[in-house]
Amino acid sequence: MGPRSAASLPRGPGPRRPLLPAVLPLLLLLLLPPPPGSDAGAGRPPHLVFVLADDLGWNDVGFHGSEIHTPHLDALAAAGVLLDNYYTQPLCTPSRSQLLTGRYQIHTGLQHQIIWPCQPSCIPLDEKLLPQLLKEAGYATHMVGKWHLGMYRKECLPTRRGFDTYFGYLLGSEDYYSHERCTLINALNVTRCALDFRDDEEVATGYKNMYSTNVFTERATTLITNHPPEKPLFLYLALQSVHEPLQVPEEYLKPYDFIQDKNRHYYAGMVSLMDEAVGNVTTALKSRGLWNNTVFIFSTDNGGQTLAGGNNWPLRGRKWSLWEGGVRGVGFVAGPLLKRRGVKNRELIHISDWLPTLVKLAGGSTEGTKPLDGFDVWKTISEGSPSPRVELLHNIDPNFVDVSPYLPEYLLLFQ
Ligand SMILES: *[C@@H]1O[C@H](CO)[C@@H](O)[C@H](O)[C@H]1NC(C)=O
Ligand SMILES: *[C@@H]1O[C@H](CO)[C@@H](O)[C@H](O)[C@H]1NC(C)=O
Ligand SMILES: *[C@@H]1O[C@H](CO)[C@@H](O)[C@H](O)[C@H]1NC(C)=O
Ligand SMILES: [Ca+2]
Repeated sequence: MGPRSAASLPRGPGPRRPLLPAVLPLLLLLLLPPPPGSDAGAGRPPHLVFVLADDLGWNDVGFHGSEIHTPHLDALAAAGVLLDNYYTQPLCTPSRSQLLTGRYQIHTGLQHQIIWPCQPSCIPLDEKLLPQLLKEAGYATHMVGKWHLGMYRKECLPTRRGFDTYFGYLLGSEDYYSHERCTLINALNVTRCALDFRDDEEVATGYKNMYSTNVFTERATTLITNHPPEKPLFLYLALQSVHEPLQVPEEYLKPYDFIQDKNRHYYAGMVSLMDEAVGNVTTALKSRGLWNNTVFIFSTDNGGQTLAGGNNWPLRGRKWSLWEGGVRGVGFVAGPLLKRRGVKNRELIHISDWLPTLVKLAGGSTEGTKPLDGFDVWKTISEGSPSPRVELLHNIDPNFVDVSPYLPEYLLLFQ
């Protein structure tokens, strides 16, 4: 855990100061009440846009010194608050469940690995999720991308758990182009493949051979473009990038031809495409006039899988492990609502903290949830005040085995 301090990052060029006479009419204008339908009114609940990357490692972003270029992420992080002492869980389902419940997975029965394709499990139906709370606070709630929080009955689906709309896949991984997931059915001793792609609750055909990150980005920007600015927006964009399988359109590989390791080569291209996706989303927010009232969060769900191109250097370990490389997450917050920008925040923050933080920002209430493990860390992020969190619990699981797989052929097991 780092010391409680915040170091300044280099700032971009500041706003130009016009001469005072030019400013005067503007000042007078600001004294008038904001016209209805504009975002200028202070106190209007902010738009909340949460982009979750999958398996993105510590050493896989430009702002951590990676050889992979991430200009959009770097610029957002440099102009926002870089989270330097930020923790996730070491795996998809646990991290995602804590993001949406604000509760440790020991309370939800999700402490044993992930939800596997044929497993009849989901976040318990009596948990109240972040999108439900934001909906109660008046938000439009949209989810695009990977769910991985259970789908064995309809009641488990995102559209039944607080999202107005959903577009994405319900399991943990699949082919980026066919959107099919193959899995061994033990009882039958056969491998079956099936399409896992949904538009709300309907099976979404017609996206074959379209790379998922492009499809998801397009859906996200369409939602933004069609969003009425006066209504607060919650958009949860859970990208497939950069989880294995290692697939990316050819053109993204070119800039990384210098990378000898084949996995890393592909992975680097995937990260670049994801970076472009984030650029498209922020551009859409700006074009729609939403950005100036948006809190934008970027986070990984766990550390990089070093067996599939990821790199967590200088942190030890990988996805699945409780070493720092498995749980210390890439993350930042951006947007003009932050009081201090261009800083690195070294306060302890955990993925379970987003629920109370975002619900508070939304002017909503966390009443109706079960007891929360997360803390409201907005003042910590925005103003640099000490984190209310002094410790965190990753898991209590008597069945836990630190598999830390070494053999590539095990990789198929670890999806
Ligand atoms: C935010 O952007 C909108 C649209 O461009 C504009 O009307 C509004 O004045 C801006 N609000 C603030 C606080 O800058
Ligand atoms: C499962 O099928 C494979 C061939 O597809 C066979 O080699 C193997 O012995 C079978 N396993 C069992 C437990 O039946
Ligand atoms: C970003 O937008 C451009 C222009 O519409 C598009 O060509 C590109 O494919 C988009 N990138 C991603 C990753 O979706
Ligand atoms: Ca993951």
